[in-house]
Amino acid sequence: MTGLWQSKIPGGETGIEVRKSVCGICDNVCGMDVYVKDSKIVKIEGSKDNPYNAGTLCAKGAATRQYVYHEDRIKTPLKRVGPRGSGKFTAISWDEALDEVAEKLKQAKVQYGPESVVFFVGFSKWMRPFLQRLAHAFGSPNYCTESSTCFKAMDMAWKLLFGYGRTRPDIKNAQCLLVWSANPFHTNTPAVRGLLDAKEKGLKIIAVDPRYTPVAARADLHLQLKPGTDGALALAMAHVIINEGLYDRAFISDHTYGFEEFREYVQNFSPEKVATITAVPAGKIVAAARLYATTKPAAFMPSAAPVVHHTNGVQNYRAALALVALTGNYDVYGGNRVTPADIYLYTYAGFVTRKHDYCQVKTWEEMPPRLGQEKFPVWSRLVDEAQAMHLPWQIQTQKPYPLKTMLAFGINHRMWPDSDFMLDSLQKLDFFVDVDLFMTDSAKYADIILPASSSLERSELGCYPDNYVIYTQPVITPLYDSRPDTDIIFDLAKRLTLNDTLLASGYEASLDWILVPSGLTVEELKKHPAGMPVPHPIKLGERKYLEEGFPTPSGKVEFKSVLLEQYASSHGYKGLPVYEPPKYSLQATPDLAARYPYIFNTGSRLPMFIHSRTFRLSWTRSLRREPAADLNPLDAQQLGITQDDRIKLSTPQGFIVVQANLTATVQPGVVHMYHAYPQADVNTLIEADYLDPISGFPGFKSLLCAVEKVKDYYQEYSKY
Ligand SMILES: Nc1nc2c(c(=O)[nH]1)N[C@H]1C(S)=C(S)[C@@H](COP(=O)(O)OP(=O)(O)OC[C@H]3O[C@@H](n4cnc5c(=O)[nH]c(N)nc54)[C@H](O)[C@@H]3O)O[C@H]1N2
Ligand SMILES: Nc1nc2c(c(=O)[nH]1)N[C@H]1C(S)=C(S)[C@@H](COP(=O)(O)OP(=O)(O)OC[C@H]3O[C@@H](n4cnc5c(=O)[nH]c(N)nc54)[C@H](O)[C@@H]3O)O[C@H]1N2
Ligand code: SF4
Ligand SMILES: [Mo]
Repeated sequence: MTGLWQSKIPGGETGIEVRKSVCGICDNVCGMDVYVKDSKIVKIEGSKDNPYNAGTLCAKGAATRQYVYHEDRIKTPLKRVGPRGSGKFTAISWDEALDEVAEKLKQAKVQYGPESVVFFVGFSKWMRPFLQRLAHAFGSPNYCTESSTCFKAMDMAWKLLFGYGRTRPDIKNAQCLLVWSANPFHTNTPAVRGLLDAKEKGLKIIAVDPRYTPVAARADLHLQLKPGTDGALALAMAHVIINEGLYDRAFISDHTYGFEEFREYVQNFSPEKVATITAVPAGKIVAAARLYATTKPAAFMPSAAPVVHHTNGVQNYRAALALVALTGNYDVYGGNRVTPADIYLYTYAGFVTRKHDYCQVKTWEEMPPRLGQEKFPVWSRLVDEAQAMHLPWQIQTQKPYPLKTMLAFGINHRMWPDSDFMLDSLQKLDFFVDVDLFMTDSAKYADIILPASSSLERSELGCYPDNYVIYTQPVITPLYDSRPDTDIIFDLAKRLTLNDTLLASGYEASLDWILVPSGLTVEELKKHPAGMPVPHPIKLGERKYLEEGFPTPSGKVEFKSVLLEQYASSHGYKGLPVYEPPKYSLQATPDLAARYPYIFNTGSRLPMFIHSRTFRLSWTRSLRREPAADLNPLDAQQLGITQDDRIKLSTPQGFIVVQANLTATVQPGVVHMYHAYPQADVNTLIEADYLDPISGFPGFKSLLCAVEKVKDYYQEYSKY
């Protein structure tokens, strides 16, 4: 018995039962086998039933037990009694809390209009459709999310060229893969197997990354560019492809717009010249262009964030995507395949839904303009959300109209550039509610805090590539007095008396409504606790554009964007994917670069951390105990810095003190630092308006900084 128990063997003798759920630490929602005894989790494993993660978990998911049972979990609804930020709260009942929230929202609507209420979601995705519907049913256009810094700008770049959003790289059928910045070995472990299998079968890989990553280690060519110079590199590759006649003539003449001007523009970007901008040798640029253009079919693997985390981000990604257009690798087997638009939670799993109709109760024209709409008009044309990067600005200026109230699900002010400015803005709100699992530094500024349940304590729909789907059941009862986010949303909807029959019908009825086109029902899904293959998945074909064209203004693939040109005089947008250096760079601001000589790249992912979520877990934290910046050993040597020394990283905005981690995976001249650490928040070093003028995305990955060794840490920085 002891042996069975020690080995956590399920069965009658130990009383341990294995239940099926999903990991909620990131969007991959990996399937989990949860070993439960007396409603307590005793062990967690990756579920072998789930074909996506196939029995595996990453370092973060493996620490789920620590995550779920962490002492920082919020235990009951709380009402603030001390000054904002003091952390002084008193426990209240759910009824009291929800009554007060509903009352305050109604008051704000009467006093300032429904648009004065902001509905926000952080990195979590699972409750989004329901909150978006609540916002629109309430009458507010101001539903916004963390995606205002995440994949939406990449999606915009795809839409500006092709009309459709991001596509699926068909790695299985590809001969060549151009990985433009993604690092799935650290960020998306379930996707790695497919990549390795394809590599074994002879897939050629080109990696475009400033660091030497596990992808770069497996690549035939690694283009190790300076951060933020992607546009120049792509235009040089286009130069080679066009001038050597390697482009797809038929595709270009039949289906594209603006090619002649693009051809002319890329003449400014010879590989030799671009070598001086990007630090990638000209020979490698030529070799990569030839390999990508002549190996058919070739797929392009984009990433959510790093290429668009620059002040020139959208234009840079447009230049890179122009390579897909030039080579005709669009919507073909082995290239980049178009997936249907109306999918559930951003993952194409072989079925379509009515999610969009569910979320968008009113048209944009029926509502006041969205937050950020004047400043980022193309965002508002292409993205069905408000641009959250503009939040602090509109709260502070109250223009064009006041924002007074916020209902947030997991807000982390350290997501914004100049996070202190964001925190100050939160304090200016009349009323601020935060729903979270943990007592965070942002939640401390809320008027009401509501405790959310983790993925293991709730029911949610998970979708997976390769046509698999799951609807989970709670494997333990919600801890403390926590509740699933959706319970909170639907309870609030009732109290707000919105005259919305779907919101009144509840979570599962709403899901059923959304799922109608798929043929799936909650009842059927519940019969398959470990998930199920999607029955009759849609078969993706190729070259849909032959019948349907491209949903761009010109109906063609746009090397020159008609939409961007509409804002040429008002916003200075250019139709061609022009290259301009990052706003702060040696090229654009040489004086600043003389004082801050290192390129500063923030937020390249570490395998064990994910934003603010896993710093507090001792298992993951033990893999890197202190906030640390990655420095090349050559730079370190020049600065007299050795491993684990304390260093001061400064920008004109401020400084942080962190440890030095010496690694040749980063290039000389570039410093990498992870984001969201409470005690060393890089975002305090970034100006609030350091943004891409097209997408509103922060330039997180091309800043300038100075580095110096801290001589006597305890004397100089004992307050840290
Ligand atoms: N472990 C872990 N996994 C995560 C996350 C996490 O925080 N931790 N976050 C999730 C989220 S929200 C996101 S958006 C994704 C991001 O997923 P990925 O894009 O795969 O990860 P990143 O590390 O952000 O960036 C990928 C690579 O881009 C490179 N890079 C940095 N700057 C530039 C540049 O200017 N140009 C080019 N070409 N490359 C550049 C970095 O060196 C890095 O190796 O990961 C998700 N998965
Ligand atoms: N400098 C720099 N800044 C960056 C980036 C960068 O690369 N560099 N990356 C940007 C990107 S791509 C992203 S995606 C964002 C990250 O976006 P953030 O929103 O900052 O991400 P998290 O800190 O993971 O999550 C926010 C909160 O959600 C809470 N939470 C977790 N699960 C749940 C749940 O089920 N329900 C509720 N209600 N709350 C929950 C967490 O406890 C946390 O407090 O950061 C952006 N900021
Ligand atoms: S990749 Fe890791 S953190 Fe993300 S869902 Fe899977 S196990 Fe969880
Ligand atoms: Mo992200």
